[in-house]
This record gives sequence, C-alpha cells and structure tokens, in this order.
Amino acid sequence: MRGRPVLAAVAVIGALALSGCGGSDSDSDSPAAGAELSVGAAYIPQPVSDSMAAGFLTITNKGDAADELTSVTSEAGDVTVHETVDGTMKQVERLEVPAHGQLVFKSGGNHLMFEKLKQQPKRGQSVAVELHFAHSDPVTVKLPVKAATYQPTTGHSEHSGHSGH
Ligand SMILES: [Cu+2]
Repeated sequence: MRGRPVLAAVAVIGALALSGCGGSDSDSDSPAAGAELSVGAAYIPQPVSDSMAAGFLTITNKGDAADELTSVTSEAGDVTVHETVDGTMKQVERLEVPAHGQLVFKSGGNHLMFEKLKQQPKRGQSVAVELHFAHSDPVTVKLPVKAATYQPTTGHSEHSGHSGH
C-alpha cells in the first residue's frame, strides 16, 4: 500500500515540469527568472511613408538570467520585429536579451517595423508600444518621433557580438 502514493506524486511532479516548458503562460505566479529589464534610447525616425515606419530602442538586462522579446504590439498599427542580416531584413519571432547585456535596435540592425499605421507619425509626437517577453512582464514604451537623421548618443557602437558592416 505504501508504494502507490509515492508513484502518483512522482507522476504529478513530472507533469508539472513538462508543462513548465510551454512558456506561453505569461501570467503565472512564478517569479521572473532573474531578468531585470529596462528600456532606453527609444525613438522613431520621422518616416517618409504615411503607413510604415521603423522604430529603435535598447533593452538592458541587469539581471542574472536571459529573457526573450517575443512580440511587440501597438495601437498605432501592426508591429513586427526585424533583424538585418547582410543588408537584408527579415522578420524574427523572438530575440534574446542576454543576462547582464543588451538587446539593441539600431539603424542598419534590429528594428521594429511599423506597418498599416493609422496615421503618419510626426515629429513631436510619440508612438506607444508594448514589449512582450518570455519571462518578464510586458513593458510599455513611448517612442518619440525624431528627425529622419536623428542618431541616439548612447554608446550604441559598443554593442557586443555584432561587429562589421
Ligand atoms: Cu524591417
């Protein structure tokens, strides 16, 4: 009689461990996996198109665990995440925010792609987006619309793992 409850408990634990791998449940009570995210250097260069724009920002992770940007949403229009490889941009499903590191969106590299904008973003306005992560809570960021030639002055040139253009 003693063996059976133990076996049942093992089975339950196994099921919990398996379901923990799904990762789609953004509202679970488990603590964030150690990622500590903040967002800076956010902007949108004044777009020439009235329905499309690119957006840039830097996500800094001061925590001990990596996280992943899984999607970006905005009431202003459709947003997708693009990376640029050999001068060609392509949509990506997710991008890693490394532990004690940064995920940098910058001209010529990763960018947010706005499409089907309801109205053309103008200088002085800002566009709010919501960043969704695999582990951390969503973060809402306002991207101010800057001049088309605007360059942030936040040491972007030193981002790691992506040298040479
Ligand atoms: Cu793009």
